[in-house]
Amino acid sequence: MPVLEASRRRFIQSAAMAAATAVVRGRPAAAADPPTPPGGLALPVLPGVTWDKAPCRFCGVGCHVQVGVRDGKVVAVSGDRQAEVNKGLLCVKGYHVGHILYGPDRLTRPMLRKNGKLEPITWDEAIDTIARRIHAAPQKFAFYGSGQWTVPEGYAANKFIKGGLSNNHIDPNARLCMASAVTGYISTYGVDEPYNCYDDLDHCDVLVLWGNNFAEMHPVLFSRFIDRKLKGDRITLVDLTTRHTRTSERADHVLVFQPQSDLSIANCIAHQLIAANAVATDFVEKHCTFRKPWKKPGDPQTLMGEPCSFDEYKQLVAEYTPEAVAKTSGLSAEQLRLLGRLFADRSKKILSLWCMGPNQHTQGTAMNNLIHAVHLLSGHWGRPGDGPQSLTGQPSACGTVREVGTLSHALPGDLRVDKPDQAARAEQLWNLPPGRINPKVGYHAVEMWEKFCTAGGDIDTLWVQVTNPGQTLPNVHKLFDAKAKLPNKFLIVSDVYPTATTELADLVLPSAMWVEKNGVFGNSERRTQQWFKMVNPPGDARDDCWQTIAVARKLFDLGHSGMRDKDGKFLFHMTDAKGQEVPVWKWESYYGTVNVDEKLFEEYRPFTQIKHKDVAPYPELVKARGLRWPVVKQPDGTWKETRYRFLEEYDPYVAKGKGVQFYHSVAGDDKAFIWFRPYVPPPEVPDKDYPLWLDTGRVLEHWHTGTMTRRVPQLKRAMPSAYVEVSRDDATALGVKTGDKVRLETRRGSLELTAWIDGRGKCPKGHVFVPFFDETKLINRLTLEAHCPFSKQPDYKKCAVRLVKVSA
Ligand SMILES: Nc1nc2c(c(=O)[nH]1)N[C@H]1C(S)=C(S)[C@@H](COP(=O)(O)OP(=O)(O)OC[C@H]3O[C@@H](n4cnc5c(=O)[nH]c(N)nc54)[C@H](O)[C@@H]3O)O[C@H]1N2
Ligand SMILES: Nc1nc2c(c(=O)[nH]1)N[C@H]1C(S)=C(S)[C@@H](COP(=O)(O)OP(=O)(O)OC[C@H]3O[C@@H](n4cnc5c(=O)[nH]c(N)nc54)[C@H](O)[C@@H]3O)O[C@H]1N2
Ligand code: SF4
Ligand SMILES: [Mo]
Repeated sequence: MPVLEASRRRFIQSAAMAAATAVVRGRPAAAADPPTPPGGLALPVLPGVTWDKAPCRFCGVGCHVQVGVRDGKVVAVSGDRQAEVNKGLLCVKGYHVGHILYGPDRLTRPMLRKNGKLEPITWDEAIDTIARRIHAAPQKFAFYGSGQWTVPEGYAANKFIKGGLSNNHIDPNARLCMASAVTGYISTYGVDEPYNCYDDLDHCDVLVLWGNNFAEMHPVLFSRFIDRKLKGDRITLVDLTTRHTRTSERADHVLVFQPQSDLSIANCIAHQLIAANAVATDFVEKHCTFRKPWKKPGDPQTLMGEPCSFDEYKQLVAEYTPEAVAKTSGLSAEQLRLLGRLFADRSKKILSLWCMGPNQHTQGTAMNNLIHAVHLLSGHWGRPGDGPQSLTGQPSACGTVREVGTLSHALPGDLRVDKPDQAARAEQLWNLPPGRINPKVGYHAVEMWEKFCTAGGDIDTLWVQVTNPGQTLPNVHKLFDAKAKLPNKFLIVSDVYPTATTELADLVLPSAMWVEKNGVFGNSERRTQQWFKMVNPPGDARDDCWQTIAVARKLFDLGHSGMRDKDGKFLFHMTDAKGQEVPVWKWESYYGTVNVDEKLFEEYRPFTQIKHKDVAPYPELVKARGLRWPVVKQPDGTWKETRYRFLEEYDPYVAKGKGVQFYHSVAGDDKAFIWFRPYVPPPEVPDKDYPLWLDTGRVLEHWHTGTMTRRVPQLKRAMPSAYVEVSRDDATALGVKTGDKVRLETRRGSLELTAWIDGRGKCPKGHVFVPFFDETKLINRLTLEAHCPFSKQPDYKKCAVRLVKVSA
């Protein structure tokens, strides 16, 4: 593929590819956007190329791209200058996103395993096979979904299983990703999701990162901050991290701490605020109350904890002095005091960001609570650029998982299956008979895979869509590979390429991806983004959402009563403009006279109004580059997005005169909780047999398991295979040089890798780091499935490992 580069802001890829001329019926002809942004640079004139908007397929930043299509193929991609998130910029993955559609081994036909071998079958056979297995044992069926599901896909899956099968065994890969952020928000403010937005990056004086490699994982946002620095703004970057990364290279203060000691560091900041008389008493008295995790120390912690006085709180944080915390955290007392002084200074605006460091943590909820606590206590809360904001990783972890409620306890709009009034509300919106929704919370991800991969475990059919658990679950020997030995377990996998997961699948379904289908994503700043189908999927590949609806219809035909609403109508009953039912379960009708995405989205929208998360109407999303909810209609008929929730100046739901109002507070008093959460040791620590810490994560060039990015030649060449990052000290002690083969061994598995010393990242002595993108080097055979008791999110960031040199 020839690539022509124009400038940093105008990078166009054009691809010479074979013509495919089938009709694509995603966008109604009348709704086309002008390709030239008003006042902006025109898109390049490439003969025969038409342009349309879409969010980037990859990360939670949610950049918009303009996609150039010629002869039925994506041939060019350009950063979208009309998009507020990225203003025309993209990162290296975004610039190459078009190529992910065209790997040579796309899945194009459904395949069923017969005598150990996957053999092509028809869609009818595939749908029939799934429906019959579910019909035989609906309560033994589970859905494992994704923060990369589009909103309508997740919504349909959620309605199908919770509203149709009366079964709550649905959970997404996002459980591995942002579940701790959810429990952190809920137990602090009573409702999930960030109150603030990316505009904070333009207003903050100080940016504190609490354990995220911002430069590589949210690169376009990172550059938004760094651009200000380069232009001469006097802004400070503090990188709290367990290893030196590309982010650290640009930081003013790199504070390398020991894994898990982040709990003590946060409490140490709180201690210093109190000691220095720097608590924001005005803000705290008006808007906060204190909370501790138990009645008395020694009792198990609970999610909502117990009330606590300020005096008691003061005593609880008293032991976290800089001197005491310096002994265990790896930071010096002076470094800890620097943090204390920063937060004590209210003249500076401080933005805190975090991602997997605090979330993938056996104390993930606690760590999230503590970051919010430091901000609330110090009064660094509520001005643009001054507050805590959790970053999500996947493009629709917020949209599809948190808002649509595809977690095993949730319903759309932040409702819960185990709250009778909330379940009743969902039944009413879905027009279901009372009692249809099962009040028992379903299995969370780790539990679901345990039940599937153990003989006698009560999940026997599992459908995976848009995720690759064979590579990404922790301790995959136990939670995935074990399936191979169990004859009665049936694994269905919808994917676009062969993966570590399809290897064990009994049925593989070829899916349409990204701009091969209509879609809606919700990014990290509450921004809902819509796009239309632009090209056809290859071969017989079909939308994930269609697959779900087709199975639901087959169950309807088989007589499953749950597939009908109160009036006997199909769960996904859809009518055209003339009121005629459209058989959307037939692929020929799916992109026909109705836009299924729009129908599902509009059905879902009333759920979002229950807890003031009003997403915009679909037609408004068509016109915009995403809108941040709550999106509320104005007297003049226009729709307005909300940049900051809970602040009167911005949020239409704050009562007049309140200034700040936490209107979903847990105690019903409009106040947020300032939490004390104690230091709790991690479940596995290095010892004489396994003397090092193993940390795992990502690299700039690759998306997770590399199924897409490893098929893009430019990205594969830039980062061809996984490696282990070893500190110079440990390498010298073990006689290891860069390029040597070494073996990593944990109590769960072992893996050979090439050592990299003083490479892109640098671990401190006693630590190693391995990225997980390489399907030929499955690091999750070594990781631990221990998880946070509240969020159930596993900790991939720390376990004990030993390193053995294999060969030079
Ligand atoms: N290029 C690229 N970008 C991506 C992705 C991708 O695959 N590739 N994936 C997206 C997704 S889904 C996600 S979730 C994000 C992940 O984004 P990040 O969280 O930024 O990335 P990771 O590599 O998972 O985690 C790295 C960080 O974990 C921290 N850490 C390790 N141990 C601890 C600890 O004990 N406490 C604390 N506080 N921190 C610790 C380290 O300091 C390091 O900065 O990236 C998103 N963006
Ligand atoms: N060791 C370690 N493991 C981790 C983590 C870590 O930090 N360390 N992080 C965890 C986190 S935060 C996350 S988010 C997970 C991510 O883990 P996964 O979600 O399992 O990883 P992906 O590679 O994103 O998987 C997406 C799959 O969907 C396929 N796909 C792409 N588009 C479509 C589509 O439109 N339809 C369908 N059906 N399939 C499609 C891709 O080919 C790919 O196989 O990994 C977790 N695992
Ligand atoms: S920062 Fe994320 S959303 Fe933006 S171009 Fe890169 S991968 Fe895509
Ligand atoms: Mo993630």
